[in-house]
Parts: sequence; C-alpha cells; structure tokens
Amino acid sequence: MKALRDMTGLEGTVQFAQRWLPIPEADALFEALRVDIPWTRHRLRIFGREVDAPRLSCWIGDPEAAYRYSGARFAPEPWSEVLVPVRDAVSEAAEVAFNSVLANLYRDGRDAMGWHSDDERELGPRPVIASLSLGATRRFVLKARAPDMDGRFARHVLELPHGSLLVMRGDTQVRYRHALPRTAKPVGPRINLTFRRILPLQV
Ligand SMILES: O=C(O)CCC(=O)C(=O)O
Ligand SMILES: [Mn+2]
Repeated sequence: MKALRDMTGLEGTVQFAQRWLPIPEADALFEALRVDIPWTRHRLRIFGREVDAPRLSCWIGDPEAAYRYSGARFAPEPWSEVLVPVRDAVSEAAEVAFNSVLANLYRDGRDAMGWHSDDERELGPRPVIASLSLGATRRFVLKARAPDMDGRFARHVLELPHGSLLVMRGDTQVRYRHALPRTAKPVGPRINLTFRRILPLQV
C-alpha cells in the first residue's frame, strides 16, 4: 500500500495515492464487490424533484450510521466479509475510524455524479472522506465555490485510476464542490467506495 501524498494547489486538504492498492488486489476486489454488493438505483431530490441517480449505489455501515444523501434517507446494509478489511485499511491510511461507506457503480460513461459537496449534517463540520476507485479510470473535478483574486473559480482535475485512493479533509467540502462528469469515451464499469464517518444524530 502506498502512502498518501498532499496535492499541490489544494492547500493541504486533499491527499492522493495513485496506486494505493496493488493491481492484483484491486482486480480481485472489483470482481468481489460487483457480485457481493446489493446494487440499487437511488432516487435523488434535485430542486424539489425526485429523479433516478445516474449510477447504482449501496449504503453500507454500522447500524447506527443512518444517513441522508441528497434528500433521501438510508438505513445502511451491514458490512460484508469482503469490505471489513478494506474499511480497516482505508481507516488506517486516512487516520479516521470510518463507520460507513457509500458504494457506487458507474456502469459506463453515461453514469455520472453531478456537482455537490459532501456536507450533510451527519458528517459534522470538517468531514474526512476517503474515496477508493476500482475499474475504469474516470475524471474527478473539484471546483472552488468562491472566486480567487483574479475572479476565477479554481478547478482541479484528477484522473482516478484502478486502485487509487483520494482523501478529502479539512475545508474541502466548504471550499469546493466536486463532480464525476459523464464521458463520451467508451469506458468500462467503475466502482467507487466513499468512506465516511457519520456522527451520532443530535437531538
Ligand atoms: O465516484 C466518485 O469518485 C465520487 C462520488 C462522490 O462524490 C459521492 O458519491 O459523493
Ligand atoms: Mn461526493
């Protein structure tokens, strides 16, 4: 497993390891998760309208890690034997005890995720999100919410290859939105695991 490196230009809030998992391990994990995870189509609420998410997903976690995502509420599926060691290794690398993961399956280049921040209340003020990518390489884009001194909105484009690990921390969710755009290129399926730490709900 390779160490995470700070990304230049992102003020120490984003870390990345291009080849975090060795290829044979990444291959085996991709195949296991494809069949192991009960993939479903989540519904998203966008501007008050319910739409099908353009990807398949599954919310997995500790029983108390109930979660709201884009207006929908999810009770987590339990951790599987395949996922427990992955969760533990990612937690160690990011130095956070993750208690849940949103698994996403992008079947081809038409599947995507639009602009958003992972800033749900359950994640607390400065959440750490660790994102493990498997399968086809896809482009991940971070865009600043506020303009810089030249009036430009800073953009950072990252290719997320098979076995890579991206960690967003600190003010990343406050300062940036991120997206996984569609692509017209012929690309195969991709699985992405975004590990999160859900805080107990405040009453
Ligand atoms: O698929 C990805 O790399 C990003 C997914 C994402 O941002 C999310 O599910 O919140
Ligand atoms: Mn996200």
